[in-house]
Amino acid sequence: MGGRSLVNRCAALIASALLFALPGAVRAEDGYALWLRYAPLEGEALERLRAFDPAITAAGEGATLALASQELARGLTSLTGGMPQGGGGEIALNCRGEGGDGSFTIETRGRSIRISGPGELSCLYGAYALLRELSLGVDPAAINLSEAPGMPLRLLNHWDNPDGHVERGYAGRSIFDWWRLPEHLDQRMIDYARANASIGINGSVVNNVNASPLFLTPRYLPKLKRLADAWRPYGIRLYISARFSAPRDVGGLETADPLDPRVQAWWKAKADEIYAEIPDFGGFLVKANSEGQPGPQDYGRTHADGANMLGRAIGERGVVIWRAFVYSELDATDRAKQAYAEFVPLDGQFDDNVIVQVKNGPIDFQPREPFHPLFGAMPNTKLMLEAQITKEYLGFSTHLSFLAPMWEEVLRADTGRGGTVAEIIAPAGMAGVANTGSDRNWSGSHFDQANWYAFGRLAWNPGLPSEQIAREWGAQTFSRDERFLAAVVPMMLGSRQATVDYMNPLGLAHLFDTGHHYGPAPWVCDLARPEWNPCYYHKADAEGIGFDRTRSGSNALEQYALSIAAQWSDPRMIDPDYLLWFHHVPWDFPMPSGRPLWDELVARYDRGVAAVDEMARTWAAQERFVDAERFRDVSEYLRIHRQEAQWWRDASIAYWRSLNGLDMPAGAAEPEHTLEHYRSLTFPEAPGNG
Ligand code: BDP
Repeated sequence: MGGRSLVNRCAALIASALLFALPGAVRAEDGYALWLRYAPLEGEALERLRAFDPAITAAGEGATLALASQELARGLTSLTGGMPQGGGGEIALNCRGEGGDGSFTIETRGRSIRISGPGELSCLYGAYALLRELSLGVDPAAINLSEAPGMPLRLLNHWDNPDGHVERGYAGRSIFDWWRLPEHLDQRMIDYARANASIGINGSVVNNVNASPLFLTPRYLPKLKRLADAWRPYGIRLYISARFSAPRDVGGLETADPLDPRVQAWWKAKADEIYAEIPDFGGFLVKANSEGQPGPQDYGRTHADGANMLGRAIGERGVVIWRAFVYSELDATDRAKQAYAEFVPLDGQFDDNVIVQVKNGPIDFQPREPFHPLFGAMPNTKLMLEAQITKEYLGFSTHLSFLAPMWEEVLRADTGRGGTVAEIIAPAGMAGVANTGSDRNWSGSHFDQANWYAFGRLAWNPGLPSEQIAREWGAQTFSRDERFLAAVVPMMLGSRQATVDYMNPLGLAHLFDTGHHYGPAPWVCDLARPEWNPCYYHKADAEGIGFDRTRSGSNALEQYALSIAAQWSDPRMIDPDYLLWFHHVPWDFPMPSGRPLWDELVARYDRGVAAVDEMARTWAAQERFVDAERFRDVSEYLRIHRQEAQWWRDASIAYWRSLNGLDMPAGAAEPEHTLEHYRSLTFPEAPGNG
């Protein structure tokens, strides 16, 4: 079968895409289409693409290649308002074979564009890249790209439970319909795969790290298989979170000891059973001996014993991803130091197909943390970076906070030990805790789609500047009008710092309310485990504030390379963004701005709130560039955002003043309510609870 017939096979799909592009047809603008809207081009860009009018030809007939053709036909139809007729231009897909890493080349000569690469996935990725460029209005005659992935594993981690609840999910219920699977495959599962493939995401861990053993039972295998089959043509491999005690929970054994031969045999048989149905199964993600989850230490074994046992069951077919997010209430050591202390001694003991997955910072996805000291400290272990796309600690889905600058900060951080974080993780990959849910717009808010997008783009190319990502996303998702982008891109770029400022400025961390983590509660000091209390993190009293992690305190600084620790060891020299993370200082500590610490702190809170005001003003001026429904959604969310930013500022300041007894700095407004008021607020229905 030649390339032409492949195009013919796409006819039905093209026709349906055309329907969307007809003038006057109602275009769904509820956000469901994500960044794949392919809104019709206008003016010169439209004329150019119409004149180009390519025939799409493909050498080969694999499922992935067919998708690449379909996506091109669909995208071009939507961009130009008409099906390409093959009026002289050509897009030739030249990729053969399965596998390959998806690297692609797009070469343009005259009216001919050639997409090539080592396997069919290259043509699919190339097709999406080409469509992205065309969507941005780039001249087809000027598109020449050559790209390769920056790391092999680019995964989403879903913290979704079998009953549909999403831990730390702020976009509704789970997108995975385990109840109706395997018989029914929801269209969302295909649209999900498309969205991921379009940004280079190549794997999905479909269940919560606080894992139900159900996923390892025979009943779930056909469900998992149906998903894996649907995603395969998009280059997406399915993984599951494995509960370490499964041999006991669902396997009929009385132990899960990794050194017990019966346990080893159980996992091997389980892996074989999975691979018989899902030959490209990605592997297991494991949260062990962390926050009450079972693990090898329950039997006096190490993380390496546990991980390697699972790794041997999987063999060369996949990987075991073992999380380094561990801390213990029985250990009085600074929580920020515990993962390093547990894992560094195991360096070199993990098998080749085991990867250790490390959160970006040493505590837990806070608005700002220094990079995790494990990066660079385990040269003989594959390390993967775990980022959180869902905004557990950055305002759920109602705060507009674009996270690319945060991830850029960690990826570019020099570990002082053999490279930047991006370089350290390059042999392994990056995982993002997903923000998808059943909400029509997938992510709970339109702007949170940008964080899913940014995660994928950065995992593909960790060198991409946040600005470029914001521009690409904004142009594809909302409007390619320069006036819109000139306003909205800077707004996005400043939004994460704004969140830091009104929530946890100057290196403060973990001041969130208990359990659901919604809103401020720096006063909480009575929870069972010490490190669950905000007061553990801020250590504020009448004299000062901050966690001393220098030699006079926990000395967490010693876990960093000397060259890095040197930048952070002196409170007068440290970047103020990290000051209270590493230092306990008096309230009148002189800041580089010339202000005493207290005044600086209040100024930062005010700066954060003012930034949200500014964001609302910026957005209000965009009405003419955005459809009514999404314009209103964002406007209303910004009102919630503004109220909550004020709440964070006022509640925090009221509490600090109850300790330090200081007046408000000159010109700063009093908190709106009393401390008692803020302390009395409760939110039993807050979403996403653990
Ligand atoms: C914390 C979340 C909790 C997760 C945990 C983890 O609050 O729900 O289970 O991280 O990463 O941020 O395992």
